[in-house]
Formats: sequence, C-alpha cells, structure tokens
Amino acid sequence: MKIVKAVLRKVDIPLRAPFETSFTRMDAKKTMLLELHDADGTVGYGEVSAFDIPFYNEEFRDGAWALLKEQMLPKLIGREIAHPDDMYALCAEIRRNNMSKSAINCALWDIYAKQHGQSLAQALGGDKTKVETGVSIGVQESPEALVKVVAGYIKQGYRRIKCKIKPGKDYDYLAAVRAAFPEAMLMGDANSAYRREDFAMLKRLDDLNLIMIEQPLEPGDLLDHADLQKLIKTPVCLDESVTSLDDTKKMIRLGSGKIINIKVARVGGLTVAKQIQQLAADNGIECWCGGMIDSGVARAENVAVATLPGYTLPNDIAASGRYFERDIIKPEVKLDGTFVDVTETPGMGYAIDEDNLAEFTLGTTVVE
Ligand code: OSB
Ligand code: MG
Repeated sequence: MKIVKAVLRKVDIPLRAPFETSFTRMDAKKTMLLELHDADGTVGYGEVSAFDIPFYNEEFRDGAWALLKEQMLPKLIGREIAHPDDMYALCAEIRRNNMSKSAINCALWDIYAKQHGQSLAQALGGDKTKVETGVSIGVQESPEALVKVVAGYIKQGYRRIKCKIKPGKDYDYLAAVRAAFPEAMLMGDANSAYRREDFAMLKRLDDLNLIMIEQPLEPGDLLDHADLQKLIKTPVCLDESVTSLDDTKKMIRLGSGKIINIKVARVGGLTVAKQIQQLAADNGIECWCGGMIDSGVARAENVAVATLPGYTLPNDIAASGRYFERDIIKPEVKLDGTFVDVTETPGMGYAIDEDNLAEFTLGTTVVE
C-alpha cells in the first residue's frame, strides 16, 4: 500500500434519543471519518471515535482533527506500507492518541482486505459467521423508566442488557431490571464513577447476579480494581483501564478483573485489538467488543473484529437503528435475532451512504 491522499470529515449524526453516561449527555454522535486512498485507487475508511469533549478519555475531536491533519497524515502520505500492522512505526514519536491511530489502522485494514479480496473478518483471522449483540442503555430518570426502556430492547431481540450507572442511580436501578427480567444477561457500566469508599455498595451488587460490572473505578486504578475483584463475586470488566497490550499484561498480573471490553478505538486499532484478545485468551480472560455509539463505519469494523475467537461474550454492537434514524453506511447494520450477520463482501463490507454523509458533514480537509 502507498497512501496518496487522505480525506478527513467532521460529521455530526443525530441520535434518535439523547444518551447519558455517568459524566455526560449527548444528542448527536459527533465524530470524524477518515478516508484513505491507495495509489492503486482502493479506498479505505476509518472512524476517529474521540468525542467532542474528553469525558471518556483524554482525546477529543478537535484535538484529533489537528493532530491527524498536521502531524499524523503527512507522515503517512507517500510511504510504502506492506501491512496495516506496520503503521505504528511511522508514528512512533506520537504518544498515545490511540483513537487517531485507530482510524488510520482501520482504514489500512479496509484497503488491505479489499486488495486481497477478503472480508475484513477473514483478513483479521476471524472464524464466526455471526456475532452476538448487546445493548447499552444510558442513565434514565427512574428505575421504572429504565425497566420500560429495557423491555423495549428485549422485545427487539437483545439478550445482553448493559445499563449505565452512577452514584445514586445504581443498585435500585439494576435491582428493578433484575426483578422484571430474572433471566436477562444483565450488567452495569459505571465509566469510572466510583472510589474505594463505594466498595460496600459495589459488594451489594453481588445479590443481583450480574454477568459483570464494567469499569467501576478510575482508569489508572488497576490496584484498586484488583482489591475490588478480591472482595466481590461479580466479575470486574475493564474498559477505560486497558489501552494497550501492556495494560492487559498488568491487569492479568494484578488480577484487576476477569473480562475486557476491547474497544478498537481505545487501544489504537484492529491490530492491537487482535493482540489483546489473543493475550487475554491465553490467560483465561474473556473479551467482548465495546462501542463508542459508533457510526456504521466503526460498527462494521466492530462486527469484523468480534469474529476473532477471543471474543467470547456478547458485544456492544447494536443495530444501526438503535442509535440512528439514518446511518452513513448502506445497508445499515441489522439484527438477526440476537445476532448480527458477518458480511462476506471484501473490506469492511458496507458502502458509504454518500447522501447521508454529505448532509451530516460539517467540514472536510484533504491531505495529499
Ligand atoms: O463506556 O462503553 C462505554 C458510550 C459512550 C462512552 C462510553 C461508553 C459508551 C457505551 C456505548 O456504552 C456502547 C455502544 O456503542 O453501543
Ligand atoms: Mg464502558
């Protein structure tokens, strides 16, 4: 591959309904799309998942825009790249900023798979023909309101239900859902809202037979997560805390949890996601694919990566329609029962809906 042109687009896709986490509320998916052009004419896509404000991690959209436009993309243009794995060497002096790296890595994988006539799942080495989905539900007004929302998703086919929790909106909310749906694969995601003082409340969650509790403590708190996991029966799942293969090693060594939510964007791309699921599988840690309220582009790439054997639990890969009235890919990602089918079309396997994309685009820059 030799990238001759990169197009970066700032895109706001309206959400059907606002989404609330422990720290923020959003009414549109404010994202960026990266389009890379190979010298042979093949075009690949990646998504920069950084939110407009850095509530989830330290990255944010306008920062990623500047970094990609001024520093990372110019390094990429005109260089021979044999394999998507090789791109990290080209931006070796850029620390972290994994979501920008991920967009480049995903677009290169898309090109690489297209050039080899393989679906992205095949190119990555995945072996599933469908992947199991789950739904992530934002913080609601009351436990009763949450139960109603959950009921709607269960009716649509979602079996694994993840509810966002935060201090004061936790035990009672999850208990209400458990009472209404005794069989649901139920879990909570705190996005780092708790501290050691909250261990007693987190211990009470053991009553609810949750399949896991996601990222209860701060991202850097691998030690506290290890103490918590010793104290509670509910498996601890790490999201924000695992940003690299090295973090994965530390988590395993310390016993900071039993499960990893691997987000392609957070770890810097499909290449690293693949390495993490392998290391995790070798060490008895289960994985699943996390989401960033992704547009169809990252959603398609999530479907592909979740076909890898280390992804053993239902994923945060909902249908496009769970978030968007109109997505920017054709066809949209759709549910088939509680699964999403894996496409055999080369590359990410979905076309860009150019009309929707044009309508949602706020600005474009070209680097060549
Ligand atoms: O922690 O997984 C998270 C959304 C925004 C920020 C953080 C998270 C989430 C989700 C959404 O849970 C998952 C999805 O894309 O469906
Ligand atoms: Mg999470």
